[in-house]
Amino acid sequence: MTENEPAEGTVASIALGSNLGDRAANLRGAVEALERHEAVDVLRVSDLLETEPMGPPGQGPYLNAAMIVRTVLEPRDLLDVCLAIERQFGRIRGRPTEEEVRWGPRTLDLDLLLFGRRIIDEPGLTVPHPHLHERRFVLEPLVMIGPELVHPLRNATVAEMWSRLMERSGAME
Ligand code: A4P
Ligand code: MG
Repeated sequence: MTENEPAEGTVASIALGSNLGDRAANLRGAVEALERHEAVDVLRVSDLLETEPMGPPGQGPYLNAAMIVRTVLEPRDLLDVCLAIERQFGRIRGRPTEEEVRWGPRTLDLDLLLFGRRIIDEPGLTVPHPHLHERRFVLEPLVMIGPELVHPLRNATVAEMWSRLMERSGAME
C-alpha cells in the first residue's frame, strides 16, 4: 500500500491474461499502468502463473495473474481504464485479426472480477464476472491475494469458490 492511498473508494479485483508476445512484460505493463492512474491504488498483485489455454486448440499457454485495487472510480470507468490499457498493448476490440478469435490468443486481456459487493448487469458490463467461479486460471491467482473477498451472488468467498472448483476437478488433477 502506498502513502497516497485514498481512505475512500471501493476494493475491486481484476484478472490479467496474456498468451501473445512478451507475456510477462504485458502483464507487468498493465499493473504499472494502473499504478500510474491517480484514481486507482494497487493493493496486491499475485504471482504470474502459467496456465493451460482454455478455448480453441493450437494456442500457446497463457500467463495469468490477478490484482486487487482500491478506486474512487465507478465500475464503468474502471472498466474503461482497463480497456484503454488493453488497447495500448495492441488488442483491437471488435475487429479480430485472424489470430484473435473468441477465446483465442490475445496480447492482454483484463477482466473486472469483483467491485466491492456491487452487482451490475448492463450492456457491456457484468459484475461479478460471470465465469469467475468456474475458471481455474482466474481463481488460482485470485485466491493467492484475496481469499477473503466475497462473491455477492454466490454468498461465497474466493477461498470457498476455489476449494469447490478443486473438489469438482479433483479427479482430473
Ligand atoms: N464486459 C462485460 N463485463 C465485463 C467484465 N466484468 N470485465 C465486456 C471485462 N469486460 C467485461 O470482452 C468483451 C467485452 O466484455 C468488453 O468490451 C466489455 O465491455 P472480451 O474480453 O473481449 O470478450 P469476452 O466476452 O470476455 O470473451 P473472450 O475475451 O473471448 O473470452 P474470455 O472469457 O475473456 O476468455 N485460457 C487461459 N488459460 N487463460 C486465459 O486468460 N482467456 C481467454 C479469454 C480464453 N482462454 C484462456 C484465457
Ligand atoms: Mg475477457
